[in-house]
Amino acid sequence: SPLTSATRERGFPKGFLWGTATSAYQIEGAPTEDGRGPSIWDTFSDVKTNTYTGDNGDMGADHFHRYREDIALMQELGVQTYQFSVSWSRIFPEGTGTPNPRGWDFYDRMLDTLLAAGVQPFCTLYHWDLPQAMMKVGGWQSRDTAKAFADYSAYAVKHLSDRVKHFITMSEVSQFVDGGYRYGSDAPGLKLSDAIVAQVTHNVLVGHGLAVQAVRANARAGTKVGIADNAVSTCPVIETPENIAAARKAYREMNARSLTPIMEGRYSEDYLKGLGANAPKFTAEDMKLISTPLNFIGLNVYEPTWIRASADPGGYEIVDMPKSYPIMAAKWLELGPDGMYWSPKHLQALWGVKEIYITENGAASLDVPTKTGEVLDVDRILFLRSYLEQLQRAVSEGVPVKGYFLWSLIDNYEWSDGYAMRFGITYVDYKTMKRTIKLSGQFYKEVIARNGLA
Ligand code: PNW
Repeated sequence: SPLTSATRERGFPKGFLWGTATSAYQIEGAPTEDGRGPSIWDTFSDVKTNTYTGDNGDMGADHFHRYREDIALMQELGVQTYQFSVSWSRIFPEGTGTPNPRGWDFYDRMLDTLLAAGVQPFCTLYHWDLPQAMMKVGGWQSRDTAKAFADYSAYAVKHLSDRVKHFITMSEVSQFVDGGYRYGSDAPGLKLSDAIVAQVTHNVLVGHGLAVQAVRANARAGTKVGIADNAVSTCPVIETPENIAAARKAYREMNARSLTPIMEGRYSEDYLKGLGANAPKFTAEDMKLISTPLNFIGLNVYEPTWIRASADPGGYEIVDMPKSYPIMAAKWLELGPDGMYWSPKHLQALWGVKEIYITENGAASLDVPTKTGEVLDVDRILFLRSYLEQLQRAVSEGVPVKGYFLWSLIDNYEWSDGYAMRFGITYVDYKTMKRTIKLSGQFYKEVIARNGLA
């Protein structure tokens, strides 16, 4: 083993889970195969102007047909766990009602192969691809969708629980709500008022709570359930006690739409005051449902939000990014490894969370293959190494992060940014669908092999 005493302090705890993540619409392709119904992403990406060069998920990375190859990649990398999502409209083509008998065929084949390869599955029930049929009630504008989501979740868990021990109800509440219902940049492409968006957010949280209960009611003993949240990663710009306290306060307030109500069972006064007349309608029962205790919290860690203490005592302020701030190939993805330390640190300090996973972390690079076909994505390695150093710092201080899922195993359909934006540690040649592990994949393989950094 290359691990020597000089490098031991760069290690991770024994049993730390190293993984990769993907989502159904982004990789599967096969949009009508085996009776899959349309999702809002099929409809949205049908409108050419909605996405980069009109790209849609019809092919994805053709994972539906190449899952064996992709699992072989995981074996080559040595990953121990894999986070995938189920396409709701494969199982219920109409969103509700009669399930499609062939809907599970692909997931059954995939899971059998995965388990035979010794890779442990984490299953996300909802990663943005709502069945189009749910738009008859306005999608997440209606509580009927929350109810339908719980029914689908119950059915899914009954089917999967013999093989899947970890369920994630949904991925990135605020991201899909804002993209889909506020800005119209993601499916279903709506631009609605603040009041409706606040109600949509609430309905989604209710859907999460109902799904947690559906998992608990239908899973085998020992099954764990959580959520994957794109929490705002508030980082003290200089690590003084005042700035750290400010960043912690900001974490609670800036995550008022998902983490805070999930952990505390109520919306914060500041959140409701900020919304005023646009505040959502809710009952005490809703808040109990939303805060149904979870077994773990998943954090997606990408860009940081820099915070310092403000002049008024106990206050905080955001330190804006200067124009020269370093970004990755995706313009929104500002470099900020500190978030990988502070987000789980705040989560533990504020709410005593005992089991945390990093459910996504990764970066886009321009990834131009060399003449010999190598992809030398040194920028992605720089990104990953700097974030993993901060994760190591967190776990070495006892922050209970139990695993890490790199986004993503393979290049895939990056939503409205299409296929041009590549997040994989494996390159996909979209003409031939050939997979090639990038230099960053070799880096990650080395991290996993030594359970730590060099
Ligand atoms: C996440 N932002 O999306 C999603 O869960 C993935 O499906 C996606 O492929 C991945 O991260 C990379 O983008 C995000 O603008 C999209 O801050 C945008 C943002 C964050 C996350």
